[in-house]
Amino acid sequence: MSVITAPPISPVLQTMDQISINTIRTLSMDAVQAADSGHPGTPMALAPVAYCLWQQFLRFDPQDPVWPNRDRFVLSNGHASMLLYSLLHLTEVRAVSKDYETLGEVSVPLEAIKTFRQLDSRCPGHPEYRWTSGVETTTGPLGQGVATSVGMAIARQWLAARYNRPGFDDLFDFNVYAICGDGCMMEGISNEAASLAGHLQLSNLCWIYDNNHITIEGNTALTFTDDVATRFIGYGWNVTRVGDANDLEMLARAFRTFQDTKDRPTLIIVDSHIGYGAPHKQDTSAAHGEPLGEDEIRLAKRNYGWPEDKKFYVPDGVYDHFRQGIGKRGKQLRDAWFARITDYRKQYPELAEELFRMQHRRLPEGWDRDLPEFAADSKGLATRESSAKVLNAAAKNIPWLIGGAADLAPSTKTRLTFEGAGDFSAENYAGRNFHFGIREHSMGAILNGMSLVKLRPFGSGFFIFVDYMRGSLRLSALMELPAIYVFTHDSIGLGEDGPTHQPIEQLAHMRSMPGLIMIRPADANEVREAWKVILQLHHEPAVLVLTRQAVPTIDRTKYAPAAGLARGAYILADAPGRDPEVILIGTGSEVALCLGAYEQLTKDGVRARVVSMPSWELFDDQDKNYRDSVLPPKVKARVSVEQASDFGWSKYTGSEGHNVCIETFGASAPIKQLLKKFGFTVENVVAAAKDQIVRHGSTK
Ligand SMILES: Cc1ncc(C[n+]2csc(CCOP(=O)(O)OP(=O)(O)O)c2C)c(N)n1
Ligand SMILES: [Mg+2]
Repeated sequence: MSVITAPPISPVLQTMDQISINTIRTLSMDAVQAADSGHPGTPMALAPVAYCLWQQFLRFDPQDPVWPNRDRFVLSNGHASMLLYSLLHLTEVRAVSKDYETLGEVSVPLEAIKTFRQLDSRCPGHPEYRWTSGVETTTGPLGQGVATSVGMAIARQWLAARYNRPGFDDLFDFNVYAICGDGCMMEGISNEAASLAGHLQLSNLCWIYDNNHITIEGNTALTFTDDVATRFIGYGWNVTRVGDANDLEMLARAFRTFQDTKDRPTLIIVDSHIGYGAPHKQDTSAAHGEPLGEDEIRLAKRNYGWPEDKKFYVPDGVYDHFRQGIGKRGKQLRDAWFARITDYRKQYPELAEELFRMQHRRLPEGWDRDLPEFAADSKGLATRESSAKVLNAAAKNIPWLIGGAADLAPSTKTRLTFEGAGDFSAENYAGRNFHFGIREHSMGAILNGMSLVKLRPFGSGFFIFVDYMRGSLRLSALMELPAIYVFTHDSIGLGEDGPTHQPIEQLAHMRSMPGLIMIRPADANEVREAWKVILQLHHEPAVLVLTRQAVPTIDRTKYAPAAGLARGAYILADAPGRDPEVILIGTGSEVALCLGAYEQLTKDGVRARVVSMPSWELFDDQDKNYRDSVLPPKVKARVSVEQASDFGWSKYTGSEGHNVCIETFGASAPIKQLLKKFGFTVENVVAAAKDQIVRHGSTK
């Protein structure tokens, strides 16, 4: 065990800077100790870094933590949450309501810090967006925070390009700061995101790397010997170093270097000592993720020149010190901004109205005008094709609906093709088509970052590669962000690319994720309805699952209207009069197959019903009466048809129902051969339906 290397701090003559820094440290140590769990070492080490940034540089008004042009601060090493909570507490950040109204009370009272990690505390284990005002994004899964910060920085560039005008060239000029550790640096997602940030020359982005050489298993000599500085220089970043995390002067100089750098993002590598000041734990992994222990805390406090027995102690003058620093500066900037937005509204009423709506997650008037209707067509078109038409029509009406693909736009058909849409690049931050590159995981996090700044972003790729971005998608759902994920090539229907590209378990994956709305439309008109639902979501990410191959456009004069999609499942075709003998439930491309089977069954004198079920989540949200009207409990003969794992389907078909599904990874072959091999034929569905009727008895 290493012995203390930190010089003891004189108990007298402490500056307010030092006292404030030590308040952050001791609050963090005490909270972790009281919770008997948590991560004390990193807040102790980084307290001066965060203090310097917040007190001297951050343009953030604690009284109004949702002011649109505030600087964003992201704690990507979310396990160091007490660092953030201490700052939120000491700067007296106000709570904000769901309707973005600033409330009188503080977001993190001392009581919340005392109940760190306890049920319902505003200080949960890791920072949670939407739960604790002032937390800009949920962090904990390492690497996500920094990648999300890239999305925030992109969003600011886009906002500036669209809304800044002569005389208002600083309407949007906020900076994005993210602190990260060795873990974030090791994760692939941060590398993807840094690569894109460098390429896009995001000069408003600053990452601060806590180079403490410690992770959970010990010294980074075990695992991590990258030359991080060289790596980031290679990405096109400006890289600077601060050799001692306690050196406020050097820190300030580094932040100024960032602010003066206008052509690239900045990485500040800060050498720090985890558990700084704790005599037996400093510089060891023991300081990472467990309480220091009462004795060690006392010794650390002694080192800080702190009253050893005081807990959760905020010395006189500390709150006021923050009020005079970040508080005063932030309020002035915020008030000046709102004064200017009043002038802006006079000169640019339409742009101001756009901003207002966007910031409140409202759509423009007439956002759904001109959405295409599709005529019945037995040949039809791929749902990715119909989606392209609907998306383009909607995006024309919603200027801040922007996005792109992970190098697959020609396949996912998500390109905005109308005049003026443009491409987002370092040369054109106003572009609406984004090229995320082959970086799915960071694309998800970037969508989150853009969405946190209140843009309406979409990202797209092959459905199979949702596996590459699940970590980010999960955070979209956890944060209740209405990010839009468009996934195409949704089944074995994609054909020859074979098992590496054929989603099997991905639908079940998505359905098991709380808070997410997935829609797999059956035809072009369901696609239109799907986009209508998605664009009206406020707090849920949406996953739109589309085909590569053509599907018929269903004749809606013969079958039910596509508007039924909004309820998640609806009766598309039915036997007139009485209850059906058997219910066929299909999603996406398999709905047409169900209709084919229905026609055959009807010919054979069987009373069948077809339910199109594009979204389990939307359907489960309906009242019981509606659900029972679509799937009457007494009709037990049920067949689900979906080119995927049957995992979860018994919820609708019952354990005695039949699931036409796929239990392997698919195969490489032309689609016709695949459909036959895996049993997606009219004959097979008809046979399954008849078998069900025999098994359960006819209700005729
Ligand atoms: C994606 C992910 N993998 C693993 C973890 C578990 N974990 C939490 S902290 C940590 C070590 C992080 O080391 P570092 O970033 O250097 O943080 P420090 O100990 O220096 O604060 C790990 C592995 C996690 N939170 N996220
Ligand atoms: Mg570390």
